[in-house]
Amino acid sequence: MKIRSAKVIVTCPGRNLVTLKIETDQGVYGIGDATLNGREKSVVSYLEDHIIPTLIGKDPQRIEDIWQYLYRGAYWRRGPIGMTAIAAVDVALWDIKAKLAGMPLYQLLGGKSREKVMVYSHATGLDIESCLEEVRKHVALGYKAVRVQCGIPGIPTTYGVSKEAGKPYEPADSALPAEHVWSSEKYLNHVPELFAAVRNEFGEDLHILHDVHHRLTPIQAARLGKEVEKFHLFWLEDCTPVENQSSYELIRKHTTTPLAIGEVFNSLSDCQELIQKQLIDYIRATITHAGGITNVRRIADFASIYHVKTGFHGATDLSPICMGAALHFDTWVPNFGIQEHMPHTKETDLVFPHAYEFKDGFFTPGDVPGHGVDIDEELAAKYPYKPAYLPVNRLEDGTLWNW
Ligand code: CS2
Ligand code: MG
Repeated sequence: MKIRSAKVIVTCPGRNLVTLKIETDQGVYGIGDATLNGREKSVVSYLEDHIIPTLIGKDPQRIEDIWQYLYRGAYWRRGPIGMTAIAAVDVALWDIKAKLAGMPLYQLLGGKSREKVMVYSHATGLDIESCLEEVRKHVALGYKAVRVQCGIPGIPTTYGVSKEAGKPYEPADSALPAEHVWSSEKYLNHVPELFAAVRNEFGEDLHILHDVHHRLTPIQAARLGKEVEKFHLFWLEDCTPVENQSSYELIRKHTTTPLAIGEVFNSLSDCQELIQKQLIDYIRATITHAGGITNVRRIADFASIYHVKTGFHGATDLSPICMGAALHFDTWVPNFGIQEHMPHTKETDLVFPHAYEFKDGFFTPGDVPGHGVDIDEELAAKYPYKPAYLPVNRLEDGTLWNW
């Protein structure tokens, strides 16, 4: 069996999504997500110029060997662009293998470890009251876990919060990066009130999550974690940037609030120290940005030794293919924690017909052979690429800030 052809499909049925389609000489094909928000075209080039020519003629069943060939053979290891491209190949090949086996992907991985996958949704509001209104809507839809984010008095817009009340929040929505103002002090003084209000209205049963988007220093993160312990967050996410992994030792010393990190990671090396020293509770590295199922499986297995659970990134800048593959993985992985879910636009769901289903706060991946997500290429062609970037943050004095 041989790979006959491979192509990249870029579509924007809501946001830019990049898909790799690999076709075999026996008619079976597989698809993988290659979307890297704001750097989509770099991955397109990496695939078209450097990977696809090397794939033609290879046996698509040799997933591990192809992974090693692309990872080690490139000489330049790791990094988001290369690892996203490798992930797209890897997921497409797992899709092919599962289709050949006539099995849903979770069966190939080792079968079900659970019946259904708990997800968390996003509730955002310009202030606490409008965020509570959004939490009510999500609870009514059956979600058992909700990430809460709200605007901060004195800071007009902040990343992670939708611009208009009732509108879904989109991580990248301007043709050039928007500039946001950030004040850690104002945020630290305000955000505990949000958690208090959510606990007060919804009691202890609702899982509350929160994303800091890398905007605090370690000592500020330690303060926040300590102050909000009584609200029993499911997790506090990305409280600092983490190029220096041992900075989490300081945060950990001060708080029992569970910590999650990893949506920007693409390899085990990016989180090895965090995991090994038990400085985090959840690892958020996801299939599309961390080298595919083959690599994320290595990260999850390593994490399981240190009591770290998975909590994969699942924002709308990951395509339904990523969601489908993640749900199969989540169904299997023994140390599953939770899965992020942001609903895609209706147009996106039509471009990517899928077998996964939501019911009462949980997803199931479906039982069709493969990862259960397809692409309607004709429809995809109706939504051409549109530049869209994440915002940058500046402190009130104009300093460009971390995140
Ligand atoms: C966020 C994302 O889902 C999350 O937790 O941090 O919105 C993230 O900022 C984007 O996916 C980045 O592209
Ligand atoms: Mg995040």
